[in-house]
Amino acid sequence: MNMKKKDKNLFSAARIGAIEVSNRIVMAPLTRNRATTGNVPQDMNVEYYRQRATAGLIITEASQISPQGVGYPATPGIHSAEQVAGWKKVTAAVHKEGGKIILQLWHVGRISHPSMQPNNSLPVAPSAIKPEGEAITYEGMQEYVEPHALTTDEIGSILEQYKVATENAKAAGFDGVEVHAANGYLIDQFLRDGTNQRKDEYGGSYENRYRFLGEVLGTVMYAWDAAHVGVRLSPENTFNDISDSNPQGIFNYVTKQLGKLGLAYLHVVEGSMAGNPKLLDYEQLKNNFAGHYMANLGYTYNSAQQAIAQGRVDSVAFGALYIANPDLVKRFTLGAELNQPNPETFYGGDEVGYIDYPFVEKEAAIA
Ligand code: 8OZ
Repeated sequence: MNMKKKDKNLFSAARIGAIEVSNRIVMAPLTRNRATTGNVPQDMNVEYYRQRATAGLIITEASQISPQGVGYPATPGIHSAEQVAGWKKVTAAVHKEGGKIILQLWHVGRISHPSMQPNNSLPVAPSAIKPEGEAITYEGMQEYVEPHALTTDEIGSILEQYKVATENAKAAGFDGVEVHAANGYLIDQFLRDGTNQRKDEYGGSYENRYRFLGEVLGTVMYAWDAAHVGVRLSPENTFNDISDSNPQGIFNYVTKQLGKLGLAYLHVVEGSMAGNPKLLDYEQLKNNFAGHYMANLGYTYNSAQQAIAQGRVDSVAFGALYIANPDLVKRFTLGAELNQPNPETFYGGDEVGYIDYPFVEKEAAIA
């Protein structure tokens, strides 16, 4: 029997690539729409992340690599000097508390609206296919539009944006970056055949649909080494009107390719946020990748402990639980009751429902 594997639990330290973490409880990336003018992180964002610094690792909310990557109001970016300065305060606060924090690099692709794009341009995507549904804009909900299909040259300029954004993240004091290749945004739009109907080298075969992600990682790893870079995938999520004819097929291919790169970790949204039954074999994806596997979606303390004990996952990212429980690690340690998150204050607003969730008192937990 492999005792070492069995002995691991949520509270065991780990090395995630170059990042030493004191436990395997990860704060999942969470969009909260509370950046200030210019999509700059502000003081309440500093406090929010500081409060959660006992997580083994914090992954920031998705952050735009460029003005074109924007798809929602008040989400932070990592492309301007002001944004870098704002993030520096966040990383300093988390590091002062002994925590680790990495930035999630984001380009929304077609999940945007001209009113949020530079010069009111069309959002961009692999193919000119309009998403079903409506964008959340500064002027309220507005129907998505048919995006502009990227030319090869334009793809090249997005790769450059990823490089600069990674350099900015490094300058802002992050411990690494996560490439957001999940949830129906630009990279996922290239991976899946519901949104990628290109006839060139970026469309068609698995190899071609993976090409954009492979190139993004090439430029990100040029700016920072692979041991500081993770990737997030969501193989069967339908969020943002995305689909694929053979998710197990494409994501087996993708995870095998990612496994060759020496990345810090693979982060997988297991299942669908819409609650559809889980159909994919995630163990195959983990085995294909063969490095640190971080699982997310719907885990509880018990299911996370079990998955780690079985060696099925290496760490677990908690989303909703981290919104409501800044001291989740302590609550798990004590077996304390958990605060319930309030969905009304998830997206946008002020400090309420953001930095005012109570911390547990040790006495209260035992009583
Ligand atoms: C919820 C609302 C807006 C954006 C994701 C960045 O799903 C998001 C997101 C989630 O990855």
